[in-house]
Amino acid sequence: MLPTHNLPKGVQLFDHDIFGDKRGDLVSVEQNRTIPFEIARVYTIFHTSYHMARGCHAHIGMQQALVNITGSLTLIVDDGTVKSEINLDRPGRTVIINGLVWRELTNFSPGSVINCFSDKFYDESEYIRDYNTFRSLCATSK
Ligand code: T46
Repeated sequence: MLPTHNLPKGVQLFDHDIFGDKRGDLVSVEQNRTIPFEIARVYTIFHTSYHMARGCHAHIGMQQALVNITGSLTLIVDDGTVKSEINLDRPGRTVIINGLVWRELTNFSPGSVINCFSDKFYDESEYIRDYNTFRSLCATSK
């Protein structure tokens, strides 16, 4: 298992407050307050499969927040030097990813739901989907 304590550059881990009562649970995400950027885009990942990894790419200049809503998954984050495995295993558990970080999402539990927030609109041309290209970019950006 990869370490969880030594996080890559640009990665933060924390928990959003969960407001729960007998009616159910609520989590609130606020730009520039609970997450450190302005939100341009929100997308939700659900109906996932345990054996099917998602992500497996990096972005050049994007900030993202992955907020676990229900269920669990494993997130691997890698800045080209430090690689960590984070268990998003409770509601509100949040990872901020800022800048050149390779990410992989695996081991989704049944019913897993993750809300994702980004400071940029969707742009496929901004994705780095080849790991060797990612490593080269890491080396040149040091
Ligand atoms: C990331 C991880 C955590 C859109 O049309 N708009 C969007 O905003 C997104 C995110 C995706 N799409 C389309 C593009 C593909 O045809 O949805 C399809 C699946 O996207 P993708 O294969 O990129 O999904 P994931 O789960 O592998 O990756 C996504 C994000 O793309 C990525 O930025 O960090 O979730």
